[in-house]
Amino acid sequence: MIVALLAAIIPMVQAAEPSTITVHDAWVRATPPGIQVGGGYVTVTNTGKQADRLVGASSPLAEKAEIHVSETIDSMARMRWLKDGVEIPAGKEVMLAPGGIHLMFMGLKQAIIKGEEVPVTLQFEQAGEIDVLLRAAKIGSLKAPAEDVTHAH
Ligand SMILES: [Cu+2]
Repeated sequence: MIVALLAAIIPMVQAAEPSTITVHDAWVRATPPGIQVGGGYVTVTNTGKQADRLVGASSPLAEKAEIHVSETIDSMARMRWLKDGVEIPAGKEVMLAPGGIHLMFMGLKQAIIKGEEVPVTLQFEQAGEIDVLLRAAKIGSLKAPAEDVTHAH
């Protein structure tokens, strides 16, 4: 009797804790025809007590996606692959944005059109995979597209 009761309780105790990682302000830049790379941006919030790490991304629209950082060295703008990803410290928010850390989509299979939503799977060291939709802003945009008024609350 007691054993049966314990057996019923233990799996509940061991159940995975809900993820403390949330992703918002997820967007991409629309791409000109014929260009096969594009930048994507998300803001990641970690409400947990342990750091996590964004380590990768993928999308059915691109052959691959990497996490890059833009930097200027000797007044030359360039991008560097962050192969270990980016840390999301406990209790902090990390914003990927133009000119800084970004998702780089390579081998785009089609142009990204303004207003479209691009499905992306983000991979976190602790939280695992999180699926997000990146809304496409205009080509070269420096910020997320304005909220669609038809979706306003
Ligand atoms: Cu890049």
